[in-house]
Amino acid sequence: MSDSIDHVLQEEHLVAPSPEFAQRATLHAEDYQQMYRESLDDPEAFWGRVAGELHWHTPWTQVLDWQEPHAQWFVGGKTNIAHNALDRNVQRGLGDKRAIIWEGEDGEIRTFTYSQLLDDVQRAANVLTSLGVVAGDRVTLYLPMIPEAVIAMLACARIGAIHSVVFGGFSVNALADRIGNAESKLLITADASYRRGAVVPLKDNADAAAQKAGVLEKMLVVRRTGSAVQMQDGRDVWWHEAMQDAGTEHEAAALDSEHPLFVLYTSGSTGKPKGVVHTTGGYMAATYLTMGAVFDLKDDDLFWCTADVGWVTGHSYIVYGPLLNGASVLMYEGAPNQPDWGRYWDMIERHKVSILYTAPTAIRSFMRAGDEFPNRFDLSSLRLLGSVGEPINPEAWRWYWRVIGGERCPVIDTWWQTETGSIMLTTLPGAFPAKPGSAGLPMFGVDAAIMNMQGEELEANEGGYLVIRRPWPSMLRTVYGDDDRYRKTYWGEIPHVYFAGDGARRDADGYFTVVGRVDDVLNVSGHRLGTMEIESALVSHPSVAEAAVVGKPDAVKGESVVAFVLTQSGHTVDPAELRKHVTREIGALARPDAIYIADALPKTRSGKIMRRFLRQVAAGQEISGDTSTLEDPAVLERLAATPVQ
Ligand code: 6R9
Repeated sequence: MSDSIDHVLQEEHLVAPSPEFAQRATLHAEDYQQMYRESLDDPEAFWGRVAGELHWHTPWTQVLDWQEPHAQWFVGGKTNIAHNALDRNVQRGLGDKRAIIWEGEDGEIRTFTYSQLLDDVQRAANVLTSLGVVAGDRVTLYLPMIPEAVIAMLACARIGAIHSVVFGGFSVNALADRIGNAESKLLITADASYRRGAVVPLKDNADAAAQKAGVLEKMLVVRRTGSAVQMQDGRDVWWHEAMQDAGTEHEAAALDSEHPLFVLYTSGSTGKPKGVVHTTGGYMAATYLTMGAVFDLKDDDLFWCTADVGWVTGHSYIVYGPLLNGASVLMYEGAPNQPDWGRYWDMIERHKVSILYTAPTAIRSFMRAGDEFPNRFDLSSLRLLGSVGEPINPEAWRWYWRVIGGERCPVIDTWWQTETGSIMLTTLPGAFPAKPGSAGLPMFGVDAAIMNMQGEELEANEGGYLVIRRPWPSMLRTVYGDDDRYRKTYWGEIPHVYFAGDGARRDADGYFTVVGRVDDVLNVSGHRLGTMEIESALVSHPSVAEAAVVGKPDAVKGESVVAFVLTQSGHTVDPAELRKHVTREIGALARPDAIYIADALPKTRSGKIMRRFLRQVAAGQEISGDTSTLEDPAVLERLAATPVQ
């Protein structure tokens, strides 16, 4: 009974694409059904055809070799993703097409055609080689959102160096950990970056991280702000000087399909962030396919993904997916509210952006800032809107659709992860009506299901765990340096399936609604943070004896960080100092919004912290659930009476 009511409620909320959009769309419902079926019935044929549209130096002999939990795609094939993103497009006549239109926060604009981008990437590849970087070496990037970030990524890919991009908002310690874990030889950074008008000293951070990590041999420094920096003799090289001296001829290396393309660190429920490893051929095929199909990409589109290249969304849908398709992308350096909340809409009008891909947290900030900002601008160039990073609440969905899309542009909600490499669940915009709040159907080749922990598939509308039942081309291959962690985290929780770490349900039409993480991972403004990670940052402060971190629902950020800390005896804890400490240890994105200085934490008799109760305290809710397993249930009342700082 309740299921069918639920179903009816969802039906009422269907939003069909406009007839104009549907008519021009490349893929319709029948195409999806036929392609989806083939992708599961005959993955070899399906993926062979997709990958076959790209250039391979040597053809593969086998599409998939699956030895659970290890997959190899396009076995024996040799290719180069940078060659496919650049040379191939120049060769097919797109040399003069704009690849990147970049806008700085200060309004500066730089444009790169495919030929120009190829030139720069070839030069940069020669620079890397001259610095002693060879295939298989790790190169860490710690850069602002400037074209050099894309050039550096593609230059690494061109020679087979494995890039590890670290978000520019991470602290010295977080950067040092990532450089150390990857044992990077080279760090590419900039003098500084602009953020909300302020200058962030990247090079100073890089110097401190280099010293901590101890493994770097060289540092390449891009000049962005002109800030004074210390260049270390024998180690540091200016990017612009090296680029000037470098030749523009460079042959892309023929790399094994399973050659690692990049490592990208992401938070998990335990321990330090893990280095998610993606390889070449499969990642290339899946980002190429999803970019074209999900965004219904046309030759004249201008695509704007507002993510930072430091996150997977930037990797797959600023760099690889769009460029593999020969698309034009807009790239923006700065904050969405610089100089005010009209910045995005102004840019869309001026550049005539046709597809916008952004995050629910940004949409909610825009909603809060008010309709007057978007209403001031002509947004008629837009034809499609996308969302990624966290569940989008129906209210934000509708605002995005109505105010930004003028009820004309489909809104697609795309679920995927650093680990999945490319979009896994979404509603193809010209094929199906959207259900606000629900990501939708599985992408080609994605065998998604809802299960319980025993691996039993659940009924429609039953809440459970989101799993993927078979390998897909852009799936992570391992955790850098820790294959055991890979096996346990992803293929060891629920027998024989990939466990995403998300709770979800599927309705009778097959639409998936992803509710959020079921592990100790927070999603703050679309950024993944492990509660353990923040707890270890807190307890590394001399005044903190113990800490527990939980998320609290937040109208704009999705979740905010709430910390419960116990003071080391004989010390006092200053909340402002603790916030600074977490910023130093991880970065401002992990800074607690609320701090409770407590005298005890709710623990079971065996000493396990019951975070469930802490979440209730943080949210200001009545305590509900069985408190009898607690060592001292009175702790909860005292906590609820503790002032929030
Ligand atoms: C691409 C990206 C992954 C986690 C994921 C889930 C959440 C992402 C979502 C979504 C609901 C969506 N998530 N997209 N939840 N609906 N459309 O964000 O990668 O940073 O690794 O985060 O984000 O919880 O597990 P990543």
